[in-house]
Amino acid sequence: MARMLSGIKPTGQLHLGNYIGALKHFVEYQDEYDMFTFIANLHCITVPQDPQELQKNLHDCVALYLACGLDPKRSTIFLQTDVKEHAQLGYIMCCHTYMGELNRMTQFKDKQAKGETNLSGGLYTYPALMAADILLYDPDYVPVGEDQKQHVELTRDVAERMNHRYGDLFKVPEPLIAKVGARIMSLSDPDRKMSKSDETNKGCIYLLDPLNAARKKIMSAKTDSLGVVHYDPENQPGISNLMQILSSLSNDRPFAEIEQEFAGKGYGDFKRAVADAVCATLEQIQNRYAEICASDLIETTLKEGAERASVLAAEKLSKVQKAIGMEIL
Ligand code: ATP
Ligand code: LTN
Repeated sequence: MARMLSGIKPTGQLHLGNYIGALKHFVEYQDEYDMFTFIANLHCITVPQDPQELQKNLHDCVALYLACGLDPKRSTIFLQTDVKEHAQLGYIMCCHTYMGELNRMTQFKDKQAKGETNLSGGLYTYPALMAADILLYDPDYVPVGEDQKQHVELTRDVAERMNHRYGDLFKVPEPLIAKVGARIMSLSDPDRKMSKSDETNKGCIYLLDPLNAARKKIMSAKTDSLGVVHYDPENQPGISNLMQILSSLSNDRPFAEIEQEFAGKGYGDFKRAVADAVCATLEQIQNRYAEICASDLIETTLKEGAERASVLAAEKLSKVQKAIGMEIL
């Protein structure tokens, strides 16, 4: 069975874009792949965090992943800091990554270009740690958003460099970029992606939003004056975004079928159907979330996940250190 690995960096509350673009796919992948999912808490602290808020986000992230259907029996789910090898191989990776390569990473460059000050050394070397996260487990595929593709490519370059220098150490993984639903847009500004950094809070539906608040956000979503439910992201970005949401929450229903159902009807009817689909999904997730929070599933999942992951990670780190000549045998 091919292996897949993904890391999640919960620096905020999970939203519908995260669900449709990432989470939903991870749940589907666990049937086909040996799936590894970890909570990247080392990556979280590359930018300043409020300790209480971070702790809550980490907890909610695990609970929501489980509530959405990630199954600890079929997937290995763990916290990055519970497997100490991440930090140690991360340092080794850092020593095999050139500053020129890190300087080219757009995520860091963008923050610098925006004039953000006091950027940390951890943020700069983040891609080397991400390479370690991946290479510890020899995955075949790494599902990521478009923004992370460059980091997976760097991972491939460093893996090839070290394989060439020290012998066969790592499997060279492929990034896997989802095509459909990869970019759910903001409800209030459909030219921008739905994001937790949405200041108005109107464009983003959080998975833990009260149902009436979520419904309100859909009903007041920005549309257009054309009055036809038609998939055309260029000229009708708001309607097309709502169609994407409806389609992916109803078993990838074809757009043509949705267009047919709402032919001759107003946007109000269409939005109600989208709101019903969103609320049904949220209700199911929130009920399961409440059950999970009242149980010990989070603790047992993370404990078992870390045990399973540690076996592979320890073996890989030792192989790498031996090959480099760092161990006294
Ligand atoms: P944000 O702008 O909310 O901070 P992000 O991309 O930094 O977004 P992450 O928590 O890093 O958010 O994302 C987790 C996963 O969710 C990634 O795979 C990312 O590509 C995906 N994702 C995030 N926002 C969207 C969106 N609007 N539509 C589809 N997928 C998304
Ligand atoms: N950089 C990613 C999170 C992340 C990750 C990983 C993803 C950290 N390590 C390893 C895939 C594989 C992000 O910002 N979303």
